[in-house]
Amino acid sequence: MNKMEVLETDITQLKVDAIVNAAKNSLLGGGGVDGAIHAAAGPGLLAACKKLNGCATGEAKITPAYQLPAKFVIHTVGPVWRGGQHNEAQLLAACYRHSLQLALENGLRSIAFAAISCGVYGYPIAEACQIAVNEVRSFLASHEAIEEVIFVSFNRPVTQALLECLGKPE
Ligand code: AR6
Repeated sequence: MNKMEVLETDITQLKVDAIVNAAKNSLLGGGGVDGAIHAAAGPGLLAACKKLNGCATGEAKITPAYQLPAKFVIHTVGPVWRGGQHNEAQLLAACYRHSLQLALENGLRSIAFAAISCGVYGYPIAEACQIAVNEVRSFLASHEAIEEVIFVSFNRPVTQALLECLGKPE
């Protein structure tokens, strides 16, 4: 059964067990998808994030989702693209792996990822999408409990790259 899909939509609208935010190390909010998630979730989310003491790049932390339709927000911090020789690929893969691990530990079954590092952090889109799909695919192969993983895109290039990685080019 194929548990992975691509949706071109605003991640804040999704009613899943967890949405995954592309956060920054402080976890204190920012622009892009992070700003959209905080705006839609309301001030409770920032208050919860303040208690987490930040998050290292490649790691993930979980909070409730407050006013969002999702139940939880998993905050992960992707690498800033610095040319590819600074462990970026390993760190980006770790974001997906650690987010899924957190979902599993919390008994969550459906999870929607933003395209981590694909905006302000400048990761080349085709490479980032390949890492995302590879990491999720290999995690799902060994963890039955996760039932649905949605890759959320907010623009055509990311949608097309994800569909190609999943073997469903438009
Ligand atoms: N729903 C889904 N995807 C979105 C949405 C949305 N509402 N808004 C933007 N995207 P970015 P990064 C897409 O820059 O590169 C923040 O300021 C967007 O089109 O949000 O990991 C943080 O605080 C892009 O494809 O995250 C950090 O400082 C993807 O989300 C920094 O940006 C990620 O873009 C993190 O940079």
